[in-house]
Amino acid sequence: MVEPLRRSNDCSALSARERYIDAPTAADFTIDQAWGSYTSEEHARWDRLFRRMETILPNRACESFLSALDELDLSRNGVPHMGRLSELLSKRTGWRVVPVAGLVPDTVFFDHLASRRFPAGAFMRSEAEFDYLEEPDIFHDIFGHAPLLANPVFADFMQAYGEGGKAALERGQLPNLARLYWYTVEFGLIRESGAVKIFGAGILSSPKESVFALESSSPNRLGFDLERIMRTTYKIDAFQQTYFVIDSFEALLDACYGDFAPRYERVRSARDLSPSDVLASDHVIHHGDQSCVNE
Ligand code: HBI
Ligand code: FE
Repeated sequence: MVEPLRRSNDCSALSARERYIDAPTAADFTIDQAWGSYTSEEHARWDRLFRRMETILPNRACESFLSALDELDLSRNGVPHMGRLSELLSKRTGWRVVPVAGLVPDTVFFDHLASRRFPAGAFMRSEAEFDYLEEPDIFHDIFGHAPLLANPVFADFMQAYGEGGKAALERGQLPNLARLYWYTVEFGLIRESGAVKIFGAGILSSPKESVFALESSSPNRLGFDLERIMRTTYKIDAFQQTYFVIDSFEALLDACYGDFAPRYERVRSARDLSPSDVLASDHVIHHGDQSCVNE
């Protein structure tokens, strides 16, 4: 998710995205969610997206995610109101969700995270994009990302990522750090009472990938390894060929504690790995047969 915001080529009179693109933007790129301007079709589309995931995620999503859906009132009908959601979230972990028109510049993104604000796309995907869209819309950002921000340890990890992001930008190491975000916050798996569960928002907002990530023989499932992940490239438009499994949110936060400078040095001098590589040093949970590689 590093591409610049593009105008949509949707030809309908004024797409949901365009309503926001032309809205006044503050210096921190936040906008007015203008909750009253979601159409009844958009509210109904949220409900259908929600119900589709609700049939798939019990027993697949991690416990923190599932319990937060109710605690944050996300299982209510209709597009969530970010201000109201922020009230519930801030009582638990001090996090808020703030509306933006789409992708924001990296520095702005990291400043928000470091201040415990998650910038969430305010627009609802179109019907044509029901199954897949590249830009993060409100369903991906709120349904996928907001629930885990109620987990105190994950909440600290996200803030630390924001702080680390600013440092990585200065050192020209953002591509390496972005891989950490990709393979955890977006596509991470977690071990929970003996089973492997989902915590990555990119998986949790996709019904097909939620099944694929856990049950397909195709992808590798490897134990989390920070520097190994920072060397691993990724594709944004296909199911992942490798998922990394953390032991707990505490273990993730611990592994990312401390100075990244020596890690960047080692990663810089090592070669990049492709999304399907398996190394002798990997902790292999499942060695994928890569039978479902889609280009
Ligand atoms: N902006 N709204 C939004 N959402 C993101 O996930 C996002 C972004 N800007 C930059 C960005 N992600 C990535 O470049 C970083 O994770 C590296
Ligand atoms: Fe995301």
